[in-house]
Amino acid sequence: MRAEGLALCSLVSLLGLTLLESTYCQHLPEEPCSVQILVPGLKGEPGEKGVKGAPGRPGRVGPPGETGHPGLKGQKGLMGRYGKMGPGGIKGAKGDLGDAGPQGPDGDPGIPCECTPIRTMIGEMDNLVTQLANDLKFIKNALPSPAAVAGLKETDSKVYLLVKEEKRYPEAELYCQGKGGHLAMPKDEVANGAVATYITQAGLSRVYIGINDLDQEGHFAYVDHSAMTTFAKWREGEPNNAYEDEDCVELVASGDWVDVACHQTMYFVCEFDKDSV
Ligand SMILES: [Ca+2]
Ligand SMILES: [Ca+2]
Repeated sequence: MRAEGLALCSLVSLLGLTLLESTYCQHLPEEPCSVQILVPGLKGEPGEKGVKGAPGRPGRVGPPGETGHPGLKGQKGLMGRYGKMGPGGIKGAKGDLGDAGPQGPDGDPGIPCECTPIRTMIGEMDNLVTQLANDLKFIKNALPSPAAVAGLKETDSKVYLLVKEEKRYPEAELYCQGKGGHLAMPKDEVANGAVATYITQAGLSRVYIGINDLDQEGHFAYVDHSAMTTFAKWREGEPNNAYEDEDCVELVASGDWVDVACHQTMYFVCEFDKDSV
């Protein structure tokens, strides 16, 4: 303890801390402090160069560098493999008819025939041709245009013509008269069914037929003014003369009859006697 106390005392003196010196050193009663003046010696010779130190720690990661210039374009690659076969194309339009080929050689001579039966056949065919020509004449006369008419339908005694032109009842009847007939007057189930089938096949729901009570309210008659037969096909609840304005008759797809106003316009069916066509 004493040695340490003396050393400290000297150090305090060296630093010139006189106040501290007096107070501190008073605690060392057995070795009174003596003030000594210490003078530094001359600067020594430079020491030898030290050994090279260990490598330092790696530095921090630097900031990203600037984007470099684009590289040169590479060389063209080899051609790829062929792709899979595509789907078949759409069938092309039919080509034009080719030119007629050269005439063939003459055939072998025929065998002599019994000509009488053949002449008979030819005569029958002539008759058929005449009949067909007459039918065609009627059809051409009856059809104003292919678009306006759906076609014809027939029973044993009548030919029916559906006219796909919307007309009021009076004009419809005049149209039929102009062709040599009347609005259809179905007088039995067969005739009525034929007309119903006719309009159903044409995709229609209603047509005028030749029945009305224009002459006397509530007393229906045919359009040619002949009296009604016993056959009738009124739909349930009809005729009802609705609004007191229904004097004409339409036939609906089911074959039933409905009294309607004559000023309505709709398609209609004409009928022609087969004898007159
Ligand atoms: Ca009526
Ligand atoms: Ca009615």
